[in-house]
Amino acid sequence: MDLSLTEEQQAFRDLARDFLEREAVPHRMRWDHDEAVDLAIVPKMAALGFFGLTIPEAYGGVGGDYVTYSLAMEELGRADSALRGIVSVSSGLVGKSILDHGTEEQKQEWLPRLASATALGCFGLTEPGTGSDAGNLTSRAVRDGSDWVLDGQKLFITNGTWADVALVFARTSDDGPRGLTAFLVPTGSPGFEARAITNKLGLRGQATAELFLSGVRVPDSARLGEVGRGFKIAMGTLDKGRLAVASGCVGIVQGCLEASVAYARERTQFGKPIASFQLVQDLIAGISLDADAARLLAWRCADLIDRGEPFGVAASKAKLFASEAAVRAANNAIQVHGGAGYVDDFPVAKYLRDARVMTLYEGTSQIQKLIIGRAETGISAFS
Ligand code: TGC
Ligand code: FAD
Repeated sequence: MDLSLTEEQQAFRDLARDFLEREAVPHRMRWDHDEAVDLAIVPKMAALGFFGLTIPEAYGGVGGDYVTYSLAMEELGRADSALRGIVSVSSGLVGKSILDHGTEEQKQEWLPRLASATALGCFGLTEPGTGSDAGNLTSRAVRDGSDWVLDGQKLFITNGTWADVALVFARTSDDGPRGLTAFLVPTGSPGFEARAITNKLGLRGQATAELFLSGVRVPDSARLGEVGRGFKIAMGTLDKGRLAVASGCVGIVQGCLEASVAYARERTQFGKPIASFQLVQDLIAGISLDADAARLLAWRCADLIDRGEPFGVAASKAKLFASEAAVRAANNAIQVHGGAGYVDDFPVAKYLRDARVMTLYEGTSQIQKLIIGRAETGISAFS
């Protein structure tokens, strides 16, 4: 693995940081308090290429490599994880699924819109009764002539109330994970309803929703991939999604490091900057180490994707380590800040609240451990 970044990769990272420092960092606390990102930032992010990174130029994207994608997700996580989720769900989970499994018509219909963020997507896998055990979900799609009719409920869906298209996984036969099929459902379809979930611990600027599908009718041309292949589509897409979460977490750890160093150099106690105390340096050294280790795991995974190598277990390792590191780093960053870290005058309390979900979504830490354990032992804990 070559650890040096190309000039293009560095240039995109610098451009992204500069943009987010101007357009996101000054507003993130207000968005958090208002429980809504100002969506006026979305077209500006699209103009810079954030939404097109995973989409080829032929479909309106910028067709970047996955190391660049990882850098972009890191910068978004450092600035505001709510923004990272908007991009990585819409163009990553949804756009990438369409790119990898869609018909030419589906690609032409949705990818240019997702790449330009003139449409947003959401990814509907989790249900009230099935989170980790996604292969057992119960939403149904029944064939009716040349259409499908969908009924069911989805829970905790990022972008749910903002999305124009929902990638919905529904049961088309009673064959466990092999009985699921994926559908691209326009959210304006009759019978489709999204209800906002509010008062979250973190990611408060990001829309999270419950989806209700009641007799939603879509043509067979809205089916993504083959009948019965929905679970494989979801799992393959989530492997790349886990890289995005891991990279966003690297950004949280990096943000915690920068905030802690700045505060520790400035704040004096006992007549000295608190940065001169060895126990404070211990906290900062731990955050610094976590930033490096998490970043290397994320880059290793991105590099495997770029080289066309298997990367699923590397994605689980990066996601597991980086998400746990983000919680640890944010917690220690608050410790460095003392009482000041407990209020929103500094970014560290928000980092902790935002970090907390990272060990839960896109597969909990326990699920990542079991995926890694299965790869090491050859024995599945799930069957
Ligand atoms: P298993 O029963 O063994 O396999 C069923 C079929 O699926 C295939 N498969 C894969 N295919 C491609 N890529 C992968 N990574 C695959 N993993 C499994 C498998 O080959 C088999 O195919 P076939 O041909 O034999 O029929 O299923 P499993 O044991 O692998 O799955 C169990 C488990 C627990 C790993 C899986 O259910 C899982 O990952 N659960 C976690 C669910 C999850 O991650 N949900 C995330 C929802 S999205 C979200 O949280 C977005 S957050 C927003 C944001 O990121 O900002
Ligand atoms: P459960 O699966 O009920 O797990 C509860 C606990 O049991 C966890 O600690 C888990 O690790 C443990 N556990 C479960 N099974 C095992 C096992 N076999 N061995 C050991 N421990 C186990 N989903 C989407 O589809 N799309 C989205 O866009 C999306 N966005 C989200 C946004 C937010 C803010 C949140 C909070 C969630 C989002 N999710 C989304 C859902 C998320 O993916 C699930 O919450 C997650 O997969 C866990 O499922 P669960 O909440 O049902 O927990």
